[in-house]
Amino acid sequence: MHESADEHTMERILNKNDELAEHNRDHFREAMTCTVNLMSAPGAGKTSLLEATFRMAGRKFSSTVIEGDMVGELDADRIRKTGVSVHQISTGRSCHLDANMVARLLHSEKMEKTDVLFIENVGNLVCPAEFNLGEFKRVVLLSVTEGDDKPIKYPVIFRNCDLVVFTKCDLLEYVEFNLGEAEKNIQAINPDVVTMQVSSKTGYGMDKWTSWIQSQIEAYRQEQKQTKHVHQHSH
Ligand SMILES: Nc1nc2c(ncn2[C@@H]2O[C@H](COP(=O)(O)OP(=O)(O)OP(=O)(O)O)[C@@H](O)[C@H]2O)c(=O)[nH]1
Ligand SMILES: [Mg+2]
Repeated sequence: MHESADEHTMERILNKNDELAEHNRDHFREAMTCTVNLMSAPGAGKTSLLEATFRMAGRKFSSTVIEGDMVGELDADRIRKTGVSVHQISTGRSCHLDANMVARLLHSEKMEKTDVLFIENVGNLVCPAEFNLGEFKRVVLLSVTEGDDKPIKYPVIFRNCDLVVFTKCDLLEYVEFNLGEAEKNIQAINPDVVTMQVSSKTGYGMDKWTSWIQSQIEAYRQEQKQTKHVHQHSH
């Protein structure tokens, strides 16, 4: 009885969240900004991947970052040092970003018009999975120090994503992480997902990652053009 009441509350919250996510999507569409939601367990290397991206892909595309953290601006400060503009969302007691927090930010701060907007979610492999933010693509980072069984134990986040990035691959020789096994576990849950390996520390795989971002920027533009076309013809 108690459980089903909780389920209803959760469903209502998620429905409301989805409505607001659609509203955010309109904002992103207006700015023509391809938006990428980065999710992972704490410390899997989200901020490091962004730092490396801005260091290495400086001129390939322009970026803005939304940093989601429970408290403090440590990650935002790290991003600021790269010269990329960053907007902070402090979630307080919440262990994930939700569409309402992003909507409030979009209404209160002027966002730069850039090719891509990265949203670094709060480090958590469970809660962010259920909260759509209005993003174009969802990326999950799985560091090789976490174990290749994590997709089996935390399936929701791996099911609802477009790309899985294996991070800290410079450490592969020191840890018991079987890439083939991890791939297999992910494919079983999400057969269409793309995977890639990177090391923000050595730069390994960064070209593949930045190419993926560039292809998403292009795909987003194409999609918007087509949507506009359909829209015009339906009037
Ligand atoms: N060896 C190695 N260490 C890395 C790599 N990427 C990140 N790290 C280290 O992992 C730790 C966590 O990295 P962050 O980039 O802060 O991870 P995060 O996912 O942003 O962490 P939260 O925002 O707290 O969830 C830091 O000590 C990084 O130096 C990598 O490619 N190789
Ligand atoms: Mg971080």
